[in-house]
Amino acid sequence: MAIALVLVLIVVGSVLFHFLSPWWWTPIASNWDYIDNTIIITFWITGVVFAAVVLFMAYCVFRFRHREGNRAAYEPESKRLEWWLTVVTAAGVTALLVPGLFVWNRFVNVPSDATDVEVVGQQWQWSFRLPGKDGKLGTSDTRDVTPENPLGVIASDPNGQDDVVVEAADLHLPVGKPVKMLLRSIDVLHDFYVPEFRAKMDMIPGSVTYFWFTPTKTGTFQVLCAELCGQGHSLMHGVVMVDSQEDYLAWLGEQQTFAQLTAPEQTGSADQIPGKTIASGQEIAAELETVGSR
Ligand SMILES: [Cu+2]
Repeated sequence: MAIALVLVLIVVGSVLFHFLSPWWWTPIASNWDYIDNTIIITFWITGVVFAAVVLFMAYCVFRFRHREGNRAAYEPESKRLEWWLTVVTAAGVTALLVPGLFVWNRFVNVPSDATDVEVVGQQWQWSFRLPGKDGKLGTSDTRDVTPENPLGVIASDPNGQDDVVVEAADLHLPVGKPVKMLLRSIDVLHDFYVPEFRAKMDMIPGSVTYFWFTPTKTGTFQVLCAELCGQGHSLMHGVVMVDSQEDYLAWLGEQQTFAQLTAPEQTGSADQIPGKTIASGQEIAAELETVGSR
């Protein structure tokens, strides 16, 4: 009797805790409400099954408790019961899996107008790289990493010269524009995670992983590393600021390009440089403003 009561209390307590708990997700700031919905469906299915199984157990403990003279009936097989259990379990597992497949389909299909943004994880800091006027990121190699070239951009690749390099500082993104985050690590496993964006992905040395999202709210969001990556893992914080288009361009105008970083004696805008080999962040921002993209 006491055990049946404890089982019922476990169910009531769990349900109350779920609905009354002050802990819930931080408000979403991206397009990935599909992920939230899928988790809510999972909560409902697993919650209902949990309550049903534990309450059934409580019922059995009470109903078939020991009484003098009672004997258990031996019934090793029940076709009807097995049929029902198979159907209900299959329906439950299907309902758990199908929403996830829809979300994954969206997750891996990046919109064609998404802008590439590279994130580089390193013990224990975040750096970023944005494509320059050409809209293309230059190739990179971890072996090319030096103090002047912290992200290992391959200097001979012309696509990389105008890339905007943001080393261990805040990343800014324009609100309402889809971005494809290209994830690279130059040492160990990391995982780029901004809770408000929901989407996240592991970063694996030697390969480029990715995910995409559209920031839907302006604001300042904290970046966490979601992969245990060494002693400083818990301190591996960064900041993503989602700006209006004007604020974003103003920030972009202050950034340095790869060419400027590696040729410090040639600072200034391309107009002052023979051959115009160096584009500044300012020029890239001006170009974007005229194109009206990103
Ligand atoms: Cu990390």
